[in-house]
Amino acid sequence: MATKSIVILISGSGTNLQAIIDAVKQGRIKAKIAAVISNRADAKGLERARRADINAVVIEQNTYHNRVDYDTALISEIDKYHPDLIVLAGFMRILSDKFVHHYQHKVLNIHPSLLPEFKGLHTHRRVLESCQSIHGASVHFLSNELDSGPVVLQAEVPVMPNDTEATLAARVLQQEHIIYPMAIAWFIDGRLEVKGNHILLDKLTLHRPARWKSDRLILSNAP
Ligand code: NHR
Ligand code: GAR
Repeated sequence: MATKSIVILISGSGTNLQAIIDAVKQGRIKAKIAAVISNRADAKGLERARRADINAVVIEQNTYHNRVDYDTALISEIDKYHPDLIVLAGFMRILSDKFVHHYQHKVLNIHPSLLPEFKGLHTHRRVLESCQSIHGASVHFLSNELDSGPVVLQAEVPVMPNDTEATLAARVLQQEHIIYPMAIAWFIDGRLEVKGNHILLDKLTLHRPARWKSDRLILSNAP
C-alpha cells in the first residue's frame, strides 16, 4: 500500500509537531510528513521541520486581503502534496468554511481544554479563574463551528492548588504530546471514521470521546 502523507499547520513553538515527527521516526505513525506550513515566518516549529528534513513553508497572512484569499492560497499549497490528513498543531488562525468543506473529515486539531468546555482562546487562564479541578486537551475533527467538531480523544489532568497559567499549560502540553500522535496513528491506520457528529473507532461508535487518564486509555461505548 502507498505510504500515506500528512501536512501539518503550525503558528508557534511546534512541540506537538516535534512529538509527531518523533512518532513518525519511531514507526508509531506509519506516514510521511509531506510539509509543515506556518502562517508566521518566525514560528520556531519551522526550524524543527527543517532539522527533520521536512519541507517548511511560510504563507504569511499580511499579503492577503481577507480570510478566503488566505485560505485559497493555503489550499493550493496543501493540495500540491495530496495529503491523506491535515493536522493543526498550535495553528492560531480560524479557517473559513471553504477550507473546512474542501477537507471535510480529513483535518484534526488539538485544543487545550476538555471540549465542549472552554472553547476559544486563553483556556488555561479561564480554567484557573473558574476554579476547575480537572482540565485537559482534546483532539477533534474540524467543523465549520469553532472547536465544535467531533472529539476523538481527550487527556485529563488535575488542576493543582498552586498552579499558574504556565504550570497548568505545561502539564496539559505534556499530555498533548501523548494523545495527538496516538489519535493521528488511529486515523492513518484506518481505525477512525466520522459519521455525522460522532466518531467510530474500529467500527464501534464512541458515545463519549476516548480518554487518556493516569497513563491509561479509557474507552466507553455505552450510550
Ligand atoms: N477553524 C475552524 N473552522 N474550526 C476550528 O475548530 C478551528 C479552526 C482553526 C483553528 C484551532 C483553535 C483552537 O484549538 C482552530 C480550530 C485560533 C483561534 C482564533 O481566535 C481560535 C481557535 C483556534 C485557533 N484566532 C484568531 C483569528 O482571528 C487569531 C488569534 C491570534 O493570532 O492569536 O484567527 O482553539
Ligand atoms: C498547544 O497547547 C495547543 O493545544 C494550543 O497551542 C499550543 C501549541 O503548542 N493550541 C491552541 O491554543 C489553538 N488555538 P505547540 O506549538 O508547542 O505545539
